[in-house]
Amino acid sequence: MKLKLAIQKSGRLHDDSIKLLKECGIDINNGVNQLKTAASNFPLEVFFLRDDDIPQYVEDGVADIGIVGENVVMEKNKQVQIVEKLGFGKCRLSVAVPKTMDYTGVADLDRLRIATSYPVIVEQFLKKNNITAEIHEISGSVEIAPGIGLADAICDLVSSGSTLFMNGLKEAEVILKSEAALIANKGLNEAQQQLLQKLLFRIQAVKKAKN
Ligand code: PRT
Ligand code: ZN
Repeated sequence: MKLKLAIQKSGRLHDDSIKLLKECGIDINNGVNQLKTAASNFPLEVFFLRDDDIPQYVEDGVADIGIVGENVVMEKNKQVQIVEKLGFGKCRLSVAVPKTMDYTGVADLDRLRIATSYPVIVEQFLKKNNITAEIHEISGSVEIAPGIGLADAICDLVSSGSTLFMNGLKEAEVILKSEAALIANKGLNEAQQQLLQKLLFRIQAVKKAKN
């Protein structure tokens, strides 16, 4: 029996996910364009997927566990368990407004058009704050939306803040702080749980060694 792990195929979390496995003493050969591979020295099979698909695969049990940003876990709203935060892929999901706007607080977002790739999280945030705003879901290049007249504000991931700056925007509200997390299917059997514990033990040792 092998534990099935889903990680990002390419993108910001890919390299650090592979690196973490390596630091855990798990050898996998990840050739380019490979969709799955097996570890040579641990009962682990690794699937390479788009990050957006990982929560669904883990909920369905196609993968037993996965590595994905907490932001994606929240947005997809799937029935998965967050097992451990992994300390990489750190960012925040923030609302940003044009830097010329005189922003004083959430109430200023009322009636605005907000462009985002995170409609579910933004909707929850607006509801919680009693704000009525129009959410425009777009899948990429969210930061240019205000500049081309598509929206008044945006909600997107921020790390250094330079993308906001370059697009004449400023951070107004931090909705969520996020990092990569290990997630697991909620119905793992005894054998799968034991393998997960073994992996988790190694991950925690790696994290400890870094502190
Ligand atoms: O192809 P696939 O769907 O798998 O990848 P993707 O394009 O959806 O995601 P990817 O690889 O861009 O990001 C994967 C995950 O990395 C995200 O879900 C976050 O959990 C995490 N992460 C950490 C980030 C950032 N930091 C980040 N800065 N994801 C995206 N960004 C983008 C942000 O969207 C914005 O456009 O970087 C820009 C802002 O960066 P700064 O430094 O200018 O503020
Ligand atoms: Zn994605």
